[in-house]
Amino acid sequence: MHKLLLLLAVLFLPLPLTAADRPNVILVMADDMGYGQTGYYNHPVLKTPNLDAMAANGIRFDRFYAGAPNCSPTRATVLTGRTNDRTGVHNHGYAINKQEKTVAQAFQKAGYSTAHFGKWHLNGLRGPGAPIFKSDAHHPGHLGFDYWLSVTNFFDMNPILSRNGKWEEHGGDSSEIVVKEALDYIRGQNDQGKPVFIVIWYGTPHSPFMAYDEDAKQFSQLQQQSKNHYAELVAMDRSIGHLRKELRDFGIADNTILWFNSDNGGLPRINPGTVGELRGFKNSVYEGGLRVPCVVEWPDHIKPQVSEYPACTMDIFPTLIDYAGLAKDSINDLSDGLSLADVINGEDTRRTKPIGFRHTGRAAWLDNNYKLVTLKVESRQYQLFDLAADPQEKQDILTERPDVANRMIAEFEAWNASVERSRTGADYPSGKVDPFPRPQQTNWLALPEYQKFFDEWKDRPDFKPYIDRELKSQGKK
Ligand SMILES: [Ca+2]
Repeated sequence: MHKLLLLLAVLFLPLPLTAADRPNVILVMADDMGYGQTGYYNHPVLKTPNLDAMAANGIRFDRFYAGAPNCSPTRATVLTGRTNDRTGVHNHGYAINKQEKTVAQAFQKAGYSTAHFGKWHLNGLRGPGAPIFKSDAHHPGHLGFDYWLSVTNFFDMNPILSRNGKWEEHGGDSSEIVVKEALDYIRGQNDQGKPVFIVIWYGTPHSPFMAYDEDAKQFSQLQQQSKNHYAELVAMDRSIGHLRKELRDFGIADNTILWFNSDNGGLPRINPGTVGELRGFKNSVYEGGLRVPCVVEWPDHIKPQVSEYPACTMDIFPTLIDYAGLAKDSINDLSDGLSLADVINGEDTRRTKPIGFRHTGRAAWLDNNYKLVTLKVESRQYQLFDLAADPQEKQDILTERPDVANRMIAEFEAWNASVERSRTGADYPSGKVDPFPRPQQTNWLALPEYQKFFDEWKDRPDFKPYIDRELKSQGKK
């Protein structure tokens, strides 16, 4: 009898997840890849066989939204599960408040090895991607990453990257470099029995458009910029194939959550186009600026499917709390996403919590098929769209549907007021935002510690136009 009780007691003890059970997590994000730029949406010239294979083996979100319509703000939403304006990241090149709780810190506390590879853009520096100083107060190591091989912003062929503060020049395509480095890290940590949380933020297909001739050949009919833009995506897709193959070869693919999305909508002046049939481009709060490709693969737990559920980058952190058993208090009490676990299990089809977007004074409030847009928050002038009937946001139905409009305006304005409170630091234990050591959004080309490298870098194709411009403004050229 006693033995039976003991057995029962043991059976009902919470099972500690062993290293072998805990999923590896890899978040992969493209830079400026538009909604239309995948093979699986039948892009007219671009083929993405590896992303297509990933989509066929996981959940493809057809209504997935970047948290903001440009770079740094969306990155802040991924790391915190909060809308960018709560975190200090009001536009590209702003630094994230270090009082934010990040998903990387949550994984660190759970015993994971954490690493960041590629574009960072949360340390308050504008300008093309430059290697990050070890002394930088906002490098990835300060936001929850044990290990980093990172650059301030977009990066391209043969980049200079910073490995935990040590600068090194790499050869080859930027996407393939960071994937290879991430795989080396994953292998090393898994050999020691440690699960990993990896963030790979590509510099592709952001400008400067540089690519292998071999990858550009198939687009010879396109003009120069478009040709290389698409060729960069070919290399990025190849790197996704390499990543997935190596995970299978290590024997860890089945219990690895691999999450792919882009950081904002597609670019104008690229032909053929980048956003499918959507309205607007990067920097717009219309669909073309916000809606992006997204696929999540986890073979042990996610069955292949296509979802129309409106999801966003603020949902990543809450979903990972569920999937990896992270502490519930590892995210700020005030967050803007929700866990997608029930959606992915097929138990939830209607979003209960609308998605708010706020970026440089413009905003949107998305409640399933209805979307409220304002191009100037203070004006309190709104547009309302029914995305089910009008996915291209051509017809403003604000006056036709006062019932929906009034409800959504009231919800949005309450949310907006809470974001204003967050801006003052109200969600942090101290109740205020710690000061940032230099002006927000400083261009690194204006900083003496970087200017020391101008002589060495002045002929690099990724830096040359910027250095020339800076020297000219100083009257030195
Ligand atoms: Ca971007």
